[in-house]
Amino acid sequence: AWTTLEKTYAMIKPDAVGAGNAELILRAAEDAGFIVVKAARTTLSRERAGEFYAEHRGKPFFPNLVSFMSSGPIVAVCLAKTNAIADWRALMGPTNTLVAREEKPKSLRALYGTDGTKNATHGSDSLVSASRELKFFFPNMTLDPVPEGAEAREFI
Ligand code: DGI
Repeated sequence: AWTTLEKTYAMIKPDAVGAGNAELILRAAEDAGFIVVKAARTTLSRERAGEFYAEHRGKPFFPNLVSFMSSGPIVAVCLAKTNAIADWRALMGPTNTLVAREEKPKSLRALYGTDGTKNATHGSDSLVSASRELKFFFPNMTLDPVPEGAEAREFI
């Protein structure tokens, strides 16, 4: 049976990739019921990092954010699940790792992040941003339904 599962864009940021935690984070996603549709290791230039976070251009933390996001490899991920967007953000926990450690100590940002900028993971915050962000990293990806029970781990 084919069913339409919601897709979200998730990203394992340079701190977590550099610490060797990418596989652990992907496994945590699978254990929480997400299908890892795609996972691609890549490195963002400063320009691409700035484009990805364009909504934050001009904010005081923007230069640090761009430096961090282009400081080493990331893993770009497409996750699929019912309610993927909200559920992935819940699994990540609060934006600031220090807050996550207080409020949600088992969340991914609590476990694998460092501080307010280096927070291990990203997740789209809406259907519109999921679509934009998936296209940003996977321009050829169709947003077609994913088969129920799929175990596709397509590394590109
Ligand atoms: O969607 P989120 O990643 O949870 O949060 P966001 O879209 O508001 O911000 C994107 C990233 O920018 C976030 O993961 C870390 C960084 N950031 C956001 N707000 C602050 C910040 N970094 C610092 N240092 N201070 C902030 O207030």
